[in-house]
Amino acid sequence: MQTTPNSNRLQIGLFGVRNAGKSSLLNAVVNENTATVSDIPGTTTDPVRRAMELPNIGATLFIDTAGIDDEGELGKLRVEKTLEAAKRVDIALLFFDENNFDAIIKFLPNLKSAKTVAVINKIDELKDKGESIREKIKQATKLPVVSVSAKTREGIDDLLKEILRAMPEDFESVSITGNLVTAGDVVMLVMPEDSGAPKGRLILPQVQTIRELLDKNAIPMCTVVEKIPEALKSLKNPPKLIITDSQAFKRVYELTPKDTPLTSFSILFGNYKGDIDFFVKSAKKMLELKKDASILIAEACAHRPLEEDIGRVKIPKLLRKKLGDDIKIEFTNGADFPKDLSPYDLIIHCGACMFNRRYVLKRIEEAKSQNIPMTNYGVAIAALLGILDNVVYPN
Ligand SMILES: Nc1nc2c(ncn2[C@@H]2O[C@H](COP(=O)(O)OP(=O)(O)O)[C@@H](O)[C@H]2O)c(=O)[nH]1
Ligand code: SF4
Ligand SMILES: [Mg+2]
Repeated sequence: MQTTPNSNRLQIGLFGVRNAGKSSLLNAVVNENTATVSDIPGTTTDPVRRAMELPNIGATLFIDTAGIDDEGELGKLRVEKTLEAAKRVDIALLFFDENNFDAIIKFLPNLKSAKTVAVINKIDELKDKGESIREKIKQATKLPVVSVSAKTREGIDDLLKEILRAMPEDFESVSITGNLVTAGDVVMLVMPEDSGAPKGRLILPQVQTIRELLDKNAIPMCTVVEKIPEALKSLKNPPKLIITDSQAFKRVYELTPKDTPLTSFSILFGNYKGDIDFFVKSAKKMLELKKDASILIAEACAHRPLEEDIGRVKIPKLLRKKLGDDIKIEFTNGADFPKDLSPYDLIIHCGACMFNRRYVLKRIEEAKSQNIPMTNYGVAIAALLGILDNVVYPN
């Protein structure tokens, strides 16, 4: 893996009416400042994403959306995708247009989880009118305002400075292993086998965990379940922590020395990409669900997630074993997360390695506001196996 995963990039969305100059401005930013790492074309309705490195800011992912005023059948779908993107971005560039001022103000609440910067584009044409629009925006919102021209490139440096200022303080401040590991610690990683192990490579959560351990000057030691006894024997002292693939939780638990803390990749990602305390509390509620409870299993990948087996087979089996055959289980993929969660008694989410933290927190917020418990695969498995109280997670 040579570039930063998209889920770890600062995500910056461009929002506004059609023809505001969103795409032109993005091109101007690219030409002026960066080498684009990749262009990720969307489907007909998906926003276009562009990964790039920005000076002083680092790895970013720009999301160029369709107009918020898009029309027709496809247009409606594009607006839906735009609203979805609005939930996920860290920073929103909202293009103010003189003729569509009210529509843009109306759209603003959709961006409440992002830091928003107001953009006045086409200042090469606006001349004196630019100042009155600026005043109007200031009066109607408290947003910082930047004036630019995608055509002449005037103001692009100011825009980048404003993006830097808007960068969330907590961006990338949460670590995967948190306070569980410090420099010099030996950490044993029990890697997935069979379906969780694509030929010739490791999946994202493992790659990111190893990278972080190396950055922390810790000593990662990778093994598979059946080699755990030998791996342990080769060490002078037991490891500081064992991190396992959730699929092997039970067997690894049995092989873990009594005083060695154990956790799973998915539990660590529950903290890194979510709210581990809420996940643990919710998993405990799961054990008390009624026999006819309704459970939603949510996978972030739209097609064939690597954990397909965990989400579709293993967890349902464990749930039925614990709660009985009458429980109802539904599945959802990708961005299709229901707005109305009231039909469910519990949500079990995947590790969300493809989502950014903000987006997962948004889903958690939706669950919390509707009083629905939500947990993730790793935490749910630990609870269903009866070992949740014996596993550790960072705080
Ligand atoms: N004069 C001027 N025209 C611009 C500027 N930015 C974009 N345009 C023009 O506005 C039109 C719409 O631009 P586009 O980037 O496709 O808008 P989008 O629909 O918001 O992505 C195009 O004809 C652009 O050439 C600008 O800063 N100044
Ligand atoms: S995003 Fe979810 S379903 Fe996709 S690979 Fe990561 S944990 Fe699995
Ligand atoms: Mg466009």
